[in-house]
Amino acid sequence: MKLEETMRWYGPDDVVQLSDIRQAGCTGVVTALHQIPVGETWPAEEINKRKSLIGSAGMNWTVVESLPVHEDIKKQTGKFKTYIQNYQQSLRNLAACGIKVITYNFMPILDWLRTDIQYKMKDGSKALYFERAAFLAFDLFLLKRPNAEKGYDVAEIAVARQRFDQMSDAEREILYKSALLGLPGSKESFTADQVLDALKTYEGIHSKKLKEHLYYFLQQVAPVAEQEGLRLAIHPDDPPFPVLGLPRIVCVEADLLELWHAVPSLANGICFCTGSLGVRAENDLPGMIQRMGNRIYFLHLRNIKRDEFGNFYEADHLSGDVDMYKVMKEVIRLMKRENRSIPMRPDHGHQMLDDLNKQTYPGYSAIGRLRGLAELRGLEMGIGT
Ligand code: DNO
Repeated sequence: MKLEETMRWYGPDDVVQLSDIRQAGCTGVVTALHQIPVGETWPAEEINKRKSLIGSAGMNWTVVESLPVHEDIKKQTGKFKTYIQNYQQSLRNLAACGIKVITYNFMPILDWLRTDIQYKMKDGSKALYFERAAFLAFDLFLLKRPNAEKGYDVAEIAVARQRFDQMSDAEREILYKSALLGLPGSKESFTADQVLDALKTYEGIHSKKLKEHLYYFLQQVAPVAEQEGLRLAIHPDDPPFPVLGLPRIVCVEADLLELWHAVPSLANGICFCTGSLGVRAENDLPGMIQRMGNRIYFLHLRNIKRDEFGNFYEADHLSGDVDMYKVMKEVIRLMKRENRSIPMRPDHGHQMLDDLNKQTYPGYSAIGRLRGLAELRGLEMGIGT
């Protein structure tokens, strides 16, 4: 059994084209109907249109990433019941079109978050970086979130102050823009006011409550997925810790165990993202693959390099703190044990070579991902079956 190699495609407006993905050697494409507002039902007709675009480029639409969950569902406010019904209908429509794996996340307001999306590596390529002091500086002095200082200790605030004071205007601008990047697939950023307003709506929603909302949501949608032969794959929180006072509830192995316990259906699975989970040193990734492999329906293979201050940057796929060799070994064992191929995409890649002059979605330039994919493919082949 071999991994099914895929790449993410943001749709017809993506600078990286389907033909590029094909030439990278992929058989699968991971995409979403980003044009449909979050919460609305995905019509079968639109799904089929996208599917045939991919088909005519010689590949399959293997995984949906993401079928996004409306904020009302996460908060159980407003029209959340309607949004859940819409979600169920989208699942039925996707199943009718032959798509099997659906990725989503349950991160409040924001998706992934970094402080610098143009972090210069020594070789001149650019990576995505999360710097804790800069993030605090953003929260305290740029966003000016009310009561933000209550969430941090005095020493940390002093470091953030110093860091902020030393930043040039251009650096502050990069920080501001990086932290307020819009949702994946959107070219529009958040404004500070939008985020501050949205944060107010999460008052009183702590991690226990958010977990209850996630379990409720899954109790409603997992039976539909099961009936339709679909697999739901939750993406872990990125970064895997609370940000801006918002709870993050899919960060460590224990969170996942709770999730399987709350909704035992095997339709309830994970998009195993080594880059997100790897930021928490206590996550034993190869061990997690051994223990919960039967719920891994999609793999994001990415590496990160942590330091003792809580910072991390996205390293080359085969270097960094994630032991990719051991991860791959476990993945190969899992596929053999269960006699199934798992879709995988090289998650993110450095902006490098010709791509340094192109405007692509942060993390999703072609050449860096191509490098990552080629390395991972070689690793898989080298380990053998
Ligand atoms: C980042 C991605 C995430 C992921 C969503 C899944 O590059 O891995 O944005 O697609 O969180 O819902």
